Amino acid sequence: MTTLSDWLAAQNVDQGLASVMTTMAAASVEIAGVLRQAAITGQTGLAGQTNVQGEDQKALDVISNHIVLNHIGQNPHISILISEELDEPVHLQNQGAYLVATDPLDGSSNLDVNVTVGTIFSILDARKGLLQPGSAQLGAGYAAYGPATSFVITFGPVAAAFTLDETGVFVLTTAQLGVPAASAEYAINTARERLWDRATKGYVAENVAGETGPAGKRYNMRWVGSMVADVHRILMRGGIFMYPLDSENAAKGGRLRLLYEGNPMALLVQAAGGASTTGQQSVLDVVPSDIHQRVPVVLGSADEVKRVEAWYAKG
Ligand code: AHM
Ligand code: MG
Repeated sequence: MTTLSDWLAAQNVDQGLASVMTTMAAASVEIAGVLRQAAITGQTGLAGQTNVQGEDQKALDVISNHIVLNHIGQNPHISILISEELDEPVHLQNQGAYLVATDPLDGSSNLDVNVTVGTIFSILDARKGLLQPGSAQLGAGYAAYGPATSFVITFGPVAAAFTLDETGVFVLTTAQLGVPAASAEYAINTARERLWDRATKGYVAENVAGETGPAGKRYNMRWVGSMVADVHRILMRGGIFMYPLDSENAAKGGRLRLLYEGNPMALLVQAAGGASTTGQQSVLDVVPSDIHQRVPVVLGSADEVKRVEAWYAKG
C-alpha cells in the first residue's frame, strides 16, 4: 500500500511544493467530513451572500472556503491564495514560494442533493505574479467527494489518483491515469443547445447521429453538472467534457473560470495523455488578464478534442 505521503516523498519535487499537496489533502479531508454531516448539522442552503461573480453562495461554499484558507494559512510555503469565493487575492504574511488558486467547492448546483462535488486547485510560482497561463502551473489537483473521496493530482508528467480510507489516509489507487485517445462518451449541458455556436452544434449532432453518422459510432451522453465529477469520469475511462462559449455566456468569456477550474483540469488531463482546447488554442496557453477570468473549456480524449478543434477550424 502506498499512501499519499509515501508517493509525495518519492517525487522529484521541492519539499515545499509537496507540502502544498499535503495541505490541500488535509483541507479536502476536512471538507469531506463537513459534507458527510451537512444535512444533519443543518449546514445546507444559501449563505445569504453573493460572491464576486454575483453568484449566490451556499453555506457549504463559505465553509469550504474557510477550511481551505485555514489550512493554507498554516503552510509557510504558500504566500498567495486566490479563491472563487474571494473577490481579491489573499496575501499571507510569509515569503512562501507558492500561489494556490482554488475553487473550494465546485458543483454548487449539486450541493444539498448528495451528488458528487469537489475542491479544485492549481499551484503556481508566487514570484511570477497572479496572471500566469496554465502552462506555468507547477502542480494541480482536485478532491471529488463521491461514494468515495478521491484525490487526484499532478506535478506535470503523471496524474495519480488516491482514495481516502476509513482512517482518513489517502491511499494510491491509480499510479498513472491514462485517458484513452478514442472514446464514445461526451458531457455537455444540452439544455443550452439553442445558444451553441456552429462548431459545438456540428460536433454534438455528429455524436447524436451515432453509427450511421459521420463519426461512425454510437455515443453516450453523461452530464453530472459538477465539473469535478465529469472530469473524474473522463480521467478514469475517457470521454470529452465541454463548456463552450455560447451566445449567452460569450459576454463573460465563457462559464468556467480559467485559474481554478479550466487550468488545473486541463493540466491533469494533459498529464493523463488527453488534450484541452478553448476552440482556438489549448486552455493551458490562455494568458489571463483577471484572476476570476472565464474561459471556454473542452477537454478529454485526444481524438474527440481534435474533432472539436476541426469544427472550430472550419470557422
Ligand atoms: P460553480 O463553481 O458555481 O459550482 O460552477 C461550476 C459548475 C461546474 O461544476 C459545472 O460543470 C458547471 O458549472 C455546470 O454549469 P450548468 O449549471 O450551466 O450546467
Ligand atoms: Mg465552482
